[in-house]
Amino acid sequence: MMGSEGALVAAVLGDCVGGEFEGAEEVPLDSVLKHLDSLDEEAKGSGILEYSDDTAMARCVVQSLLTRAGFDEQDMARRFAKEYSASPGRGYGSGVIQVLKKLSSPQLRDVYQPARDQFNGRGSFGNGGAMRASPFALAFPDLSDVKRFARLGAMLTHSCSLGYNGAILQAMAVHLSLHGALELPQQFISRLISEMEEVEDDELTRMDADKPFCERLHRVRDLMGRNKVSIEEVISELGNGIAALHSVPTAIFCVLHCLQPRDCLPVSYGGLERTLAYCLALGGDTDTIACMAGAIAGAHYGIEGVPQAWIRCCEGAEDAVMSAERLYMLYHRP
Ligand code: 8NA
Ligand code: MG
Ligand code: MG
Repeated sequence: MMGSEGALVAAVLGDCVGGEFEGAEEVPLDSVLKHLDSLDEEAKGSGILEYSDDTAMARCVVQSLLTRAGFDEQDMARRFAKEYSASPGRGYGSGVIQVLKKLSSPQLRDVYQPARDQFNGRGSFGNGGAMRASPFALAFPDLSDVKRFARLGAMLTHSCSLGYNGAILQAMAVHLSLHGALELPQQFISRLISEMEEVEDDELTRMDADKPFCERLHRVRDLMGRNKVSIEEVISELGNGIAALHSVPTAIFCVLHCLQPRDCLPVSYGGLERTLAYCLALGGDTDTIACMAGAIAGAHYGIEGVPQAWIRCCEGAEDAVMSAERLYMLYHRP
């Protein structure tokens, strides 16, 4: 259970603390450390950093899985639509807003259709499916279920294979991390590559490009093997953008890179703090990259690796502890 709590809570923290730098082209490490230091000040009070679309949609996924005791696309779609209409100002991507509006129509018969109509029928390749994929790994023990439902859950808004395959990759990374796979980082990345070989081996994906996620994961493995890696190299090799292809492998790299202490980061930081700080320093889609890396790292370090002061500062972090407990029971249902 420590792993599920860690995953769900650290995802919220990544979203909340990452929001400060979302869209910034360059983020000096000093600014990141100052921002994170400020969370430790007692005076800050509770929940001052608001969560964005990443957490808003993940909460819908969690509530739907819990209420329906499994995956129900109608229910999940309804929750996405309802959440958007209740709080439209959470920083949603400009495309996905169209889908969320259509999903709220009572006349809608096929909940997957609005997503298919996006971008002249190509569907969205944004990271919006991946950013909310972690709960699938916390609800289903079998990897085949994790993959199947992460895909279907993402397809409610992201019908392009580059969008939903990013969600599968993110959910698989959380699944493996929950099972202790980050103890052996080389095996972890090799396993992800072999799983994605299979995932990307279907017709639809081949029309987009030649196993694009596998190619990126090979780059992650190359960067892992290097002694020194600059922020600029990470950005140019892996990306820091809003496309799933340019952010999910990046998040995975951040987790792997921060398993050991790093010269540029305070020695007082534990692994989870290093991971989130490193994501923020990349700039770009910082909230989403930190949210995804937070889920993978949180599954590994557990809730005890999460600073209490950070939990107090982030909206929805306390809720995530309780939801994780309930997901844990669903995961272990007879
Ligand atoms: P989305 O589905 O609207 O996709 C995001 C954007 O990606 C779209 O608005 C398009 O510009 C572009 N895009 C996606 N698919 C295609 C395509 N097939 N052809 C051409 N362009 C395409 O939203 P999402 O749910 O995937 O969200 C992705 C990210 O955007 C999230 O991180 C979310 O937080 C949001 N966001 C990001 C920033 C930022 O600066 N990084 C700012 C505000 C919101
Ligand atoms: Mg966001
Ligand atoms: Mg974002």
